[in-house]
Amino acid sequence: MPFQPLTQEPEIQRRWLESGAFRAKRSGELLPGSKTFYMLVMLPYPSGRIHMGHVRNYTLGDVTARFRRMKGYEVMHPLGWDSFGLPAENAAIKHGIHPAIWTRKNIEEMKGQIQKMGISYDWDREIASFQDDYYRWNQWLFLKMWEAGDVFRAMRTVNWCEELGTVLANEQVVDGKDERTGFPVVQKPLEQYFFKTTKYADELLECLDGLDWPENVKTMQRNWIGRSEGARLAFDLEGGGQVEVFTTRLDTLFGVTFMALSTEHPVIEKAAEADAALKAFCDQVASVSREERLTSDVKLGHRTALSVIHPFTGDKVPVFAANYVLMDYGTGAVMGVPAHDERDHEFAKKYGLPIPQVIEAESEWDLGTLINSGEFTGMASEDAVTAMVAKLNGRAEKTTTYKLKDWGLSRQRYWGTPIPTVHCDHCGVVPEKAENLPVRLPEDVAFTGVGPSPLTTSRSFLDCVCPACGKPARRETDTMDTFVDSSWYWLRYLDPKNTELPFAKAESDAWMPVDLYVGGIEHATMHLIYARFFYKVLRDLGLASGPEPFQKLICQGMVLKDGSKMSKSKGNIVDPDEVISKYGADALRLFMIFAAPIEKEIDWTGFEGIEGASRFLKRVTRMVEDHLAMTGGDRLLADARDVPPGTPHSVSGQSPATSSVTAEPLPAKDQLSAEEKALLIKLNQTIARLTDDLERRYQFNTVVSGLMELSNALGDLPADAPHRSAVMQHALDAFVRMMSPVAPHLAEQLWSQLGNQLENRGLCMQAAWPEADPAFLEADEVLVVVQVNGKVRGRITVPVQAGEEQRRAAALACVEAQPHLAGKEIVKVVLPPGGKLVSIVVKG
Ligand code: ANZ
Ligand code: ZN
Repeated sequence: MPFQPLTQEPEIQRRWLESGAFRAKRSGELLPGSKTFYMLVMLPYPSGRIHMGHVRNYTLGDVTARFRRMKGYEVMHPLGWDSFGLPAENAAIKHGIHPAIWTRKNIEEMKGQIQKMGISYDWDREIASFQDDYYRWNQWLFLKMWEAGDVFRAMRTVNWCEELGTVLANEQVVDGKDERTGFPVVQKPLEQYFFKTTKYADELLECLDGLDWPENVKTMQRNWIGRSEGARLAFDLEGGGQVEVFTTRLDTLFGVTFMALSTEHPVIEKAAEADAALKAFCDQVASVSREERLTSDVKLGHRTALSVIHPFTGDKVPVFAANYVLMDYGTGAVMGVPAHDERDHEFAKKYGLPIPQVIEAESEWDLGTLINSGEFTGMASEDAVTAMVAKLNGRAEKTTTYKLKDWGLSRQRYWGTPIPTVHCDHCGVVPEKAENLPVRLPEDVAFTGVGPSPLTTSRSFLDCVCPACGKPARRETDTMDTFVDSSWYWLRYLDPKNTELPFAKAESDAWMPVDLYVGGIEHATMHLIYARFFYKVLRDLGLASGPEPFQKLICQGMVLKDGSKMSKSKGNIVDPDEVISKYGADALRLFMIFAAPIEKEIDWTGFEGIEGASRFLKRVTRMVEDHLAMTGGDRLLADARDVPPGTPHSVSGQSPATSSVTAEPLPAKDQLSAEEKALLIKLNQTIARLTDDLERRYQFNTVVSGLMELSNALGDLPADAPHRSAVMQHALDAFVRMMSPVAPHLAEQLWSQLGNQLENRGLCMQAAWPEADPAFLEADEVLVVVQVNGKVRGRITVPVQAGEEQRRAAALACVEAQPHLAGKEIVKVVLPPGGKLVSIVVKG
């Protein structure tokens, strides 16, 4: 019966679901010593429909989950919905429906699409962050962190978008505008809640070394954390007071010709009160976002009336306000050394400041030797730093500075987790009591799209009682950054129905750390830093064990069309549903796995790739059917739908080596023909290779090419091979199992067709992954062609290790070649490299 993906795939999916084959065990059900594998994919945002990026990500995860199950692992493979955030709120404004309705509808639609892909998720563990049985635990964790001192409130300048009425992350601001809407963004001070991410800066950096992550992601995280070893040094201001700088090159102190301060530096703010031109300059700089200032090449400065005194020379050094100095890094003040710092150099040239050289370096790698530096001249840079710190006698000290910022989690929006605090006139800001959680989002709100968050107008939400004094109070209206939702979701999967705790430690101890996390490279910093931070906090709260949540990370490349990212705005989307409804899920899965190595981009060049995948699946089907027809197995064929779900391999007790189903047993090795032996060697080599690809190398595309090569070898077995039926049955049985992670529907179908003689054979997805037979891993003999005067006259087999002499002798003794050698003079015997040919030249 030909495989009809459109009718049979849903049928097979139903069988999987009914058999509970996707279900992950709870900690108490795990047998002692059982191997676990936690396969995690980045949870989707329910934007409407799934896209090819999801398909790629989730197929990669599914291949691994299915492979590990077949390898005998207990597998955790869940999915949920990252369902708070701006798009739902914007859609609510646009269509006049509540964000919850929009979100629910999208989840339903996308879940249906994902199920059509045949992804083996344990849906009993599904979570959605917009539901109060999830977000109440965000609130609970917030309170725990508040107690532990990991949350604080502070005034910070934020990117403020008046139209959206919200604070934006630096990444959302491009050219002083909101990246999505183009609304203007200004800088504004606001009281915010912060998580103390900087508390873990060192650990976040150090633990990177032990992670099996892509090097580029680790580098991005190292840069994001941005640890700098340097020194702080206080300069005296002329006329009183001090300015402290942070420098990584204290050794260049004699090269200082100016001082550059952030426009937000208190010394500048004070000076600007009496200096209108300076004030105007500061306002101009403040209108540009931090992100833009960082990337801008234009150095702008304004000379103030102030000077500082050089601590060694006593020279007066002019003080500038400058756009390239950031208030939130180091001390917000820089000692300008134009000869040895690029930015300072540019600045000094522009403002006509001297550029004296104070370091001489022999090469790029040489830190340098001091020149023109008074008593320090001639010292090596490193020694000079130590000597200067000593000489500066308390005015300077070595310190470490980080780029990593504390995580501002306040958002002035509706569609997020309400921050569980209240404002009391008597007690100040007070945390809500844990027993009053969840603080639910109110329903009596309108979405107008203008003005402040709807939370600030909901009386039912605002009015509350102070948890400390019991007097009437006002509820906090900030909601949490949605990155909070995704910073611990993988732990809730482990215990999604727990009503006492976010998750039980027994569950996290049983499954953590995640063995493989697959997702997009765009999450290399924020999400993956916040997630690591949260895990460390949870560990310190005693809720989880171990230092790191994700042992191995793979970032899959994007799916492009015509060289650019598929996106709604570009109108170049290929809808996965369209592909599935034409070719079936297996063809799409196979294409996604085969098209490129996992970390590379896939260029969608039309349907050719899918057609190719579909042809391959058809060829495999035909091969199995031809085999069954030749062995008479086809007459016994039962409809796949009638095969009972059966028992999993762990219960049936079949060992991988004996689980193949053959009518006749596989003959002993020395009974097999050379071609049969060659096929079995190819089979076992493929098993070994694919196992290594999936288990150790995480190379997926080569799994498909391996299957393709093996299918060619299967096709090459002569029809009259003496033990054809047994050998084919054995090889196809293993082939189908190896195909199962990638093309699970067809594999399931062919598996029941091949095994219809057996009762209770069970599902292919629960069968054991084949194991390579060492006896067939290496060819012990090679087939050598014997030519006489350039014509093929016979074939011989010789031991692999046979030397030239032995090959020559065997060729000359070749029975089929004898008629062409008899009575002739052997002129020479040539053995070309490769050892597959012996060429005999005769005369007479
Ligand atoms: C003098 C100097 C001489 C510097 C030299 C560098 C080279 P990283 O490595 O990124 O930590 N700096 C300090 N605070 C700053 C701020 N708030 N905004 C902009 N720049 C700031 O860079 C540290 C260096 O960046 C510091 O060392 C300081 O310039 C500058 F040949 O001091 B340096
Ligand atoms: Zn109170």
